[in-house]
Amino acid sequence: ADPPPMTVDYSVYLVTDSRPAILAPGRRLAHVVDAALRGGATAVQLRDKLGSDADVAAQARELLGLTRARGVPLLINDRVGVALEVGCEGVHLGQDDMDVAQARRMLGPGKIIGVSARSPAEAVAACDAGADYLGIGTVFSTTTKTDTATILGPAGVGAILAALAAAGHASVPTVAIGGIDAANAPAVLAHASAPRKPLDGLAVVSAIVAAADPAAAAARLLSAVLRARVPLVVERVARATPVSHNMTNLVVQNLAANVALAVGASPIMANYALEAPDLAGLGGALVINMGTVTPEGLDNFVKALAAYNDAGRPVVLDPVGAGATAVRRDAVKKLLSAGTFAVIKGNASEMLTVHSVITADDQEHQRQPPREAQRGVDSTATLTITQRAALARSIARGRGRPCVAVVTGVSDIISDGRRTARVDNGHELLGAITGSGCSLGTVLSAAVAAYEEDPFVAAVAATVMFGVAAEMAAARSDVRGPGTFVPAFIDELHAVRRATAERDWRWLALAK
Ligand code: 3NM
Ligand code: MG
Repeated sequence: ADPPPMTVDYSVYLVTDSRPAILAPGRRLAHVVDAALRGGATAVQLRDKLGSDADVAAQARELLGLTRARGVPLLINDRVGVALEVGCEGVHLGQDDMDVAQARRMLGPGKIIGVSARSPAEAVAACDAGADYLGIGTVFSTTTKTDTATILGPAGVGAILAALAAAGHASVPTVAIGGIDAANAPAVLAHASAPRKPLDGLAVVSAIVAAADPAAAAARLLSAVLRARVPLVVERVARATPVSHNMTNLVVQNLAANVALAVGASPIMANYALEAPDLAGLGGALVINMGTVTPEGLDNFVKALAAYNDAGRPVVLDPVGAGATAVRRDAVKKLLSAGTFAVIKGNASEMLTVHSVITADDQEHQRQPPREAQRGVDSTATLTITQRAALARSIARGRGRPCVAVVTGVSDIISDGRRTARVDNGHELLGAITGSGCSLGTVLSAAVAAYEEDPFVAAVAATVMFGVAAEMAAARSDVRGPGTFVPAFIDELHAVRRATAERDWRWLALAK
């Protein structure tokens, strides 16, 4: 098969429909698509069964302006000639449309060709023919498409996924389609996944196009898809036992090492940079925790960062107390200019310092400061969720060196600059013990090391797992306060991992 034409995130795949029954009269499709992209739609298909080719081409050109601005692919349903003419990223073909081979000849190897599949046989045949992804449906009955055949239900989708895995097509991305919305999405994602072939996303028409608030609708769907990936990351960490190399302060070493072991990672607490090149060769990740800064320590951080960057292995920065002293602010500055971080994690006050360091020597940021973030500089306690999301997004995009930014708090905000998620799990007892924030840094390192294909998803999963385990621990009758919480928390992190291995994901019902 041809290599996939581009890396596409199929998580939330918006399929358009401009008929008045779906797109409320008076609304423009472009506005809806723009809002959906803002909310988190990751792919768009222009589907218009009624318009002329010229109309569809004009609409495609307008949408292409929006999707290109966000790095999201635009595909066109059925009309290969229009796709060719407007130069969009590809096409989606139904079973009655042009066959894949002919579309490929017309479009060339660089374009995406998706195919609708209603049965295991159709799915396997489409992959054999070279489809780049499959739309599997119809999952639930829908009024959007009137000629739907069988209603598969989530289990029917699961059977198709199993057939694909058995036929050696496990790597072909799949989305489910038909009657899906935020309410039934968790069930589709949980029950429509074969063990080794999870869905890559959900395709929807009415759940976004007919929604009162398309941005919010897209965000809800993205949350559901991300949440469903948490067990994959948890499982991967346990299977891969990634090395988590921590350069951290003395106070948290023991807790962080125990937390790493509980989630299935392999902790190494080593502050001497000369060891870093060898340790980076073990295929894990590094945590640089600024909890104790000394000139010698900072020098070790910089050298270890270079070693991990050279080895292409991820580094997590935990800028502990970044704004507290001039020394720490300078340390942040030195570290940010010394190399690349996969993840930067801190509370709102620490992250505001990180942000101010980035903006101080970044012309691009000076021209476009995130107003929401700056307004809150003096009183971090008053940063709203929206302001913290803006802060995370801005750090994630910063310095021409993108990273995943995690702003911790009662709600944790995670952003890669393009996608932003909010995790509401956790417990106040985490704030009553030492090293909880630092040990989240350790879990983040294990997750990004084990789930390299998407550090954003890895960070969301680490944060959810951490917060859920804290809630489960705090709810235990043997936990009476901070002292009894610590061992219970380690137990529950381990329990989440064990439950995941047994595919008993009831704990995931707690994920918020
Ligand atoms: N294809 P809604 S179902 C475009 O089964 C389309 O292949 C389907 O719309 C298939 O999300 C469908 O509003 C319509 O139910 C999906
Ligand atoms: Mg068709």
